[in-house]
Amino acid sequence: MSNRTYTQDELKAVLAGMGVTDVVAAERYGSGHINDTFKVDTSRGISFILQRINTDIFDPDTVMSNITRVTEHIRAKGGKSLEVVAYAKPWRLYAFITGARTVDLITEASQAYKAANAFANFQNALADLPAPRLADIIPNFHNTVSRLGQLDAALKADVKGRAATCRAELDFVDVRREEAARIVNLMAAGDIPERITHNDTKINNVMLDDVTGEGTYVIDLDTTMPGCALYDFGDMVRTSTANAAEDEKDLSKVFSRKEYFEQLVRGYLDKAKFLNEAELANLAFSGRLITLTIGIRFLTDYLAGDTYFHTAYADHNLVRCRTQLKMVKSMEDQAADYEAIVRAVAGK
Ligand code: ADP
Ligand code: GN1
Ligand code: MG
Repeated sequence: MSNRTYTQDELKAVLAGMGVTDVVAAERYGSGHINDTFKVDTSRGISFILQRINTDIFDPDTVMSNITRVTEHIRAKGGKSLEVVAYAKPWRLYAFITGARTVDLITEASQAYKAANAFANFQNALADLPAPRLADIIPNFHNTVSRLGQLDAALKADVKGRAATCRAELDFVDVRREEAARIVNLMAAGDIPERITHNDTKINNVMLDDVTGEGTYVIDLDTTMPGCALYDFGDMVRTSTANAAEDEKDLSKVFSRKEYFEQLVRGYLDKAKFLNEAELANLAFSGRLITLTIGIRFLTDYLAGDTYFHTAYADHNLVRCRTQLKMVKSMEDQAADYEAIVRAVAGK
């Protein structure tokens, strides 16, 4: 789906409804695939992030209820978290975080360490969130088996007649169906516990301090809900070890960087002391699995006619799918090294 455009008048009306009447500019911001995000500058000199929550995907009230509980809990412990300034369904206003920024691609292995530290701290901070259980924002969000079911349904319907253009990608997925169930099965067996997780730990969802490079704020909390710690780590591997953009067309540039993986493991394990044996044993695998899962989701959306992710051109989702599958292959080729890194860092 391409981004909907909003006029300045429309945005100003939304902001006025939230009590912000001194708007100087409201411009599209960031590169998220789901919500409509704007940076708002005011004549007071302070800025905000205005977002229209994607109502095709989320129930805004449920999302905001989880976010309120999560951010208040983190702040009560002295941590930093997003500050909701106003909410007028489906729009919300956040305080603009200054002195830090997000990047879509990291260029130094030390950034992987710092990002992983921040996401591990986030999981740590939420481990003792009081009952009740957070709402399941999107059920089975990272369940690779149900994602395969959605791919099969989209392929069967083939509403845009695109199936013939992605046979190689479909074949790549098909030969990996069996391993796709591994973590789902370990969770069902009780070997891997449910934890409160972020579920969208891509690198541009953590703000890196302009001066120190530390991961300061974990943002994009829409999918924070009960989940599996491994999926958070896996999505860090997908996005922090990637040598190229998620939509790079030149696949020779797309691979997973081993030294970044090592720093990611160090940054995560230095803080995530709660992991059990089964989680540790599947840490390296989780990178391959979540990358395959996101590849499956891009392919499904391509077949379904681009209804879920924001896209900028006709085969954008197919291009994204190809980078994901290339990343999976790269991680598979380095699997022995990646497993050895985890064992060495974990002291096994
Ligand atoms: P999406 O769900 O569409 O990915 P995000 O919440 O991640 O939306 O926001 C998109 C981008 O906007 C982020 O990657 C980040 O660069 C920027 N952003 C979001 N919230 C803030 C904030 N409170 N302060 C500064 N920048 C922000
Ligand atoms: C979406 O919102 P954003 O752009 O941070 C998606 C993630 C995918 C990611 C792929 C709610 O994340 O699950 O991993 O795109 N978010 C949702 O880049 O589906
Ligand atoms: Mg985001």
